[in-house]
Amino acid sequence: MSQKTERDILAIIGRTNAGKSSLLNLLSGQENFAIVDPTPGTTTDTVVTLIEIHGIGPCKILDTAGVDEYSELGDKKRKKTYQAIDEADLSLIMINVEKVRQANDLEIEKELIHYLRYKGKQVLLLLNDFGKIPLNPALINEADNFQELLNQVNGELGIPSIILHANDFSYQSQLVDFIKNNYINRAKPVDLLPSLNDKGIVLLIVPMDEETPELRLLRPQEMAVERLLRNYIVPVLFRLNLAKARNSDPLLVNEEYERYTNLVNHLKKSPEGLQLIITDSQAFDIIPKWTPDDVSFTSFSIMMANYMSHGNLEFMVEGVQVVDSIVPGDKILIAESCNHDRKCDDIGTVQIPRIFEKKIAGKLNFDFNFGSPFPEDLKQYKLIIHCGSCMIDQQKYLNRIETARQTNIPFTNYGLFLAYMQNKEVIKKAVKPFIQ
Ligand SMILES: Nc1nc2c(ncn2[C@@H]2O[C@H](COP(=O)(O)OP(=O)(O)OP(=O)(O)O)[C@@H](O)[C@H]2O)c(=O)[nH]1
Ligand code: SF4
Ligand SMILES: [Mg+2]
Repeated sequence: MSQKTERDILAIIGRTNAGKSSLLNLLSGQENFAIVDPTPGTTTDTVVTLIEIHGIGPCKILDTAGVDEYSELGDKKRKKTYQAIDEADLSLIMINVEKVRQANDLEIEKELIHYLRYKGKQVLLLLNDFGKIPLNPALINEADNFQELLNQVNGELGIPSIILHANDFSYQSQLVDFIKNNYINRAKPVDLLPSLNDKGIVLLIVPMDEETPELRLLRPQEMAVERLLRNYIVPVLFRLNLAKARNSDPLLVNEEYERYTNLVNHLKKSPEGLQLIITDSQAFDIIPKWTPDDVSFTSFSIMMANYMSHGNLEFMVEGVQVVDSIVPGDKILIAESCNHDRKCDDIGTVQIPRIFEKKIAGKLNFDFNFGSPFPEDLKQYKLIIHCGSCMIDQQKYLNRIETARQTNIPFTNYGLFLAYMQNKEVIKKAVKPFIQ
């Protein structure tokens, strides 16, 4: 039996004359690949093209007919476009910004998004500005009706978008990066714990505090346990008593140290062997120094950051290094994807600010964004520190990362920040299971 080549299928959809065929040419890097013409309705049927997109792999691109032709023939064309959407892994909605601005509506795009979401399909927005609006999204006038319309359509959904000129080949690499960074290839899902052997024990450190819900584990802990069990790896859960481990009484510290190290040594010597320790990031001040050098460790938060960002961990590791250049008075955004009860030593509002201000020996300006839409004006921040983001979909999280990347604002996560604040060896070791 011949082996089918796995190709990612991308559909370019939108209104007539939005620049869909021009986009295909831009993706393929060839000017006359598809017919491009100012006559609306130039593409009359879905055109299939096979190309290799660097960083994504072999792709099948479906250049489709515009969905805004209202006639008997238009209905037939629209039907074909919707079939292309059904087939595609990812739809790129091409929007002619000028046209939308004149018509003052994005109803057609709304309808497409509605259909895509109903079908559980991925979508990205490409804003083709026809060279008439500033390219930097931050420079678009807030009173601009297009921006307003886009917010109405996209505000809640958080669909990643990019502004480009579809007929300008200098945008090719930006376009490819944008797709690469935001497309979650479901055919090649990111492994939650990619470097594990199919054998051995993984020790999960679950400190539990006042915020820990009763009768269940947190989602990242549950996800790790499920991943391990599915692969016949033995999860061992250990409740570290942080109050004891950090106590001023050395006897209590020693008691906890012995309890932990006895278990670690026992697991190490067992026939299965100890492959990895995954700790709650809050215990990064304890676990690295109590763990033998030959045992790998990471944290649930770093595991989630890698998984939710679809392997974009390196961007966040770069982000955390900005900590060294932060000075008193700088503005820092601390963001969590859900809101929850906050107890006295809350990680986002208390621990991270305290550790950060101690390091720089001065006061910082913190903004907190918990469970609400991501702030639009990111330029005011020197650094964004985000939680593991287990409660929102990957696309929304990727959009946050992409927005930070496009605005050049360093972005990192709680686990990376806490590991980095210990020392550079700790972060190096903690990211190793994900970045080889
Ligand atoms: N100035 C300018 N013109 C553009 C841009 N993108 C596309 N065009 C022009 O817009 C017209 C329509 O572009 P196409 O790529 O054919 O648009 P389409 O969405 O494929 O249109 P249909 O096939 O009719 O649905 C062509 O004349 C393109 O040269 C752009 O970024 N700037
Ligand atoms: S979304 Fe963030 S704050 Fe909420 S439970 Fe998950 S990691 Fe914690
Ligand atoms: Mg076309």
